[in-house]
Amino acid sequence: MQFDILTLFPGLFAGAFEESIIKRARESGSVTIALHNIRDYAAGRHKVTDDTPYGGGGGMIMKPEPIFAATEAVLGEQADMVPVILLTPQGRLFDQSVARELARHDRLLLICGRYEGVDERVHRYLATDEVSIGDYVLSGGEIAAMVIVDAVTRLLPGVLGDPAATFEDSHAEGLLEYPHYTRPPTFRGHPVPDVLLSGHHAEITRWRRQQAIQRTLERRPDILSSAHLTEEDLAYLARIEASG
Ligand code: 6GU
Repeated sequence: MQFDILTLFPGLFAGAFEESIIKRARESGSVTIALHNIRDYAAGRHKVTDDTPYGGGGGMIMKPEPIFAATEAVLGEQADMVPVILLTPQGRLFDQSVARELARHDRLLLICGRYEGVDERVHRYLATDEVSIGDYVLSGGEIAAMVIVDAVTRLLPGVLGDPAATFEDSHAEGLLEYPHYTRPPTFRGHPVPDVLLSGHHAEITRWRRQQAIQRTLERRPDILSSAHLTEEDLAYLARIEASG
């Protein structure tokens, strides 16, 4: 997977792609990340990338020319084959299913908008997709780009050591994760649940599943209806809902 990120603030990305999973994914060649400063594609001595809005009102709007120029220069003849994703609070909501969808592409171009706005011609005639990472306001799309690169990279073949880990990750199958424990068996008087120390693998699997269902019911009832639940899961859910 190749990510090309267009931004006015490439310095914001320092560090985020240089540790842990993404660092290893880059080193192994599973992922390539190229940062492109939109300012480098702005015309004139002053390299202006924004301007005041037509019609008045506050804030500065990102000009279309540098963003079109950067996209065309970066993509070259691949221009028609690569999704051009504008990061904006107005986009469709990013979630695990969008991450899976994006992970199917060989290359993605991400345009980091600034919060005040991007000229509508970029939305309409350059972007092929618009994505938001949630219903809150960020100063720009950069942090959203980091979120998307991280979530998508984890899904690429060979990036995670243990393929079961991705499968069991929160949301991968529509439920929150069950609780995890490691040593010591008692910490400040708080013991690890007996079942986890029992060595009964079938019971451990059942307990974890039930914990995941219970937790999802308590914390995210909104996602429970789209989770993949077995007959046994549904029976358990009915029991806990009945016992209140
Ligand atoms: Cl993609 N951009 C901005 N500026 N704010 C956001 C966002 C994106 N997603 C959530 N909030």
